[in-house]
Amino acid sequence: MEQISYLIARFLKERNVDRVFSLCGGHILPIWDSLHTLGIRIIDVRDERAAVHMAHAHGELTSRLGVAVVTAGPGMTNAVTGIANASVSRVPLLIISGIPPRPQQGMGALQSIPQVDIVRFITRYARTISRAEHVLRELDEAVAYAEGHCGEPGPAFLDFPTDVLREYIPESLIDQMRFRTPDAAVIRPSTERIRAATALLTKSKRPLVISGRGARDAGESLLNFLDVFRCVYLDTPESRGLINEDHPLFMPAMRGRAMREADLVFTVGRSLDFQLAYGSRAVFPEAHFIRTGTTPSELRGNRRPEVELLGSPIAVLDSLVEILKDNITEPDHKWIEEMQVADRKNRENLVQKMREMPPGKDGAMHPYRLLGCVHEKLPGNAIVIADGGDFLSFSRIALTGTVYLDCGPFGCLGVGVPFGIAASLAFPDRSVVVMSGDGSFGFNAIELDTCRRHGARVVFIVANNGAWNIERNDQKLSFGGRIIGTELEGCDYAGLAQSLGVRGERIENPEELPDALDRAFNNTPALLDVMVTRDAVSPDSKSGLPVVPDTQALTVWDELEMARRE
Ligand SMILES: Cc1ncc(C[n+]2csc(CCOP(=O)(O)OP(=O)(O)O)c2C)c(N)n1
Ligand SMILES: [Mg+2]
Repeated sequence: MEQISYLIARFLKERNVDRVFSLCGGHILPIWDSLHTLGIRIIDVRDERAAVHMAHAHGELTSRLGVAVVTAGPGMTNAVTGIANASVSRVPLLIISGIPPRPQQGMGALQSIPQVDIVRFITRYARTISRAEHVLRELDEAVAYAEGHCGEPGPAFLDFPTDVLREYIPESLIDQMRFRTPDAAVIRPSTERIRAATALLTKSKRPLVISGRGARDAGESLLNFLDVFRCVYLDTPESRGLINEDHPLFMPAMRGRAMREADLVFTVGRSLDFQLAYGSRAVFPEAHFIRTGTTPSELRGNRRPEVELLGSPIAVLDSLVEILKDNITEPDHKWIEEMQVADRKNRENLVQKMREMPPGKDGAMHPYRLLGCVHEKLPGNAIVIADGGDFLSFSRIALTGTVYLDCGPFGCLGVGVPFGIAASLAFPDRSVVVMSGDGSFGFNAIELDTCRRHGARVVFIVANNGAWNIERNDQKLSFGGRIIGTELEGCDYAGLAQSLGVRGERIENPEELPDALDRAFNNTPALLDVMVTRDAVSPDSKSGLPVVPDTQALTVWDELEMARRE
């Protein structure tokens, strides 16, 4: 006989899960006890939202299944933002929760709420498991849905009445097959489609390749592809770090022009969401499309391509390399070379700008000064997490080429602290730096306690402009300068860190930064509360993102879109 709580823990163990992120509660404590018995680490946090964010970052960075265990009722509702964020970012997660025992259901039990209904639209699978003999099957199937076996990956949610967790099941009803990790499915593209794609690729004079999350495990194949096929390559935040920032074809500073001028766009595991202007003909006026991936959003979402290549990015890229390596005609390099020169120039200008940027009218340093120092100090294998409004925008531009996570397409402020903690716990020997706006830092600031208790070695950098500044700027520009509820003055984040047992320093002068960064990296966990100016207008702010234009995410694209419609 085996207790159900133990069976759940054993399933996780067999599936290579070595840690769960959780916050205690009577409804799930039987699971906790079994996890402990089996040696699965419980990272106990201070808010369930942080637990889900941590499971998310852990999964993204390790390619293992991220698991969060949250208690019934408010534990589960606290987790909703984290689940929604993972859903939008298409991150496989397993969320396990408890619900009141069956005999009390529908009677007004403690912590009772229709949990499965609440998460239905933000999960790939959501069920209540009320019978012991279904537990193992449900776990196996939920994980398959989460991992996106032939569908969109994302969070799966299971909850268990606490009395079920306490039940026993006979060995004869335990299906051993359910413990086995299935082989990763490889979908091979058809030869005919590969030929159609190569025909378009070799004809193109201005080819642009863009990667997304579906390409995350295809770094080597992508590199081989770029060896045989000269093009302009762009990553997107969800595939940041796949190709080294020194690669000659990686041109992050040419995004706008590349989209405008490309005659062929090849997307690899990437949906055409707002960051890629929904693939609009107004924004990509010249381009044919080839799209590859394994999900409808990657293959067809928003724009049917000329060539649709259903297949796993590794298999597709390898097949293309096979043909291209023997058939490549000498392409027109002129555009690519022009783009390379302009990209290098833009990047050098940015480095220069980061060194010299003068302070704002308020006398405080520009965020680029801070980012310039961080850029110089950061080891090559560092993991960078960015969170914030303006500061996220500056960080995303300034710290290219690193392993990187941020608020994602859900724009989910507050991920920084929990993402950083999970990253450091997954990779204790690597530097992890969280670049956070002061407003964003506040959401999960209490998790500094979790950071210290679990020995995560994070450096937190808070860009303190005393404001929700990207919104404050919007009020200045669009609402007659009326500043309402967007200022956050007088917070001492270094003091807050110290009160939670994390080393904290306030920095006002950019000259102090290099030494302060050394001290922080040598005495982790540590927080630098860096006073920055509100006068800095970030790239996102300039592009109109905070204004929320009608048809596109950015004002220039919105104007092009409107012009096309007229
Ligand atoms: C959870 C959540 N609440 C509100 C917003 C809207 N929002 C986007 S950016 C921003 C300001 C962020 O301020 P801060 O982190 O201090 O960064 P700054 O712009 O000042 O650099 C806000 C409130 C959001 N995206 N997510
Ligand atoms: Mg701020």
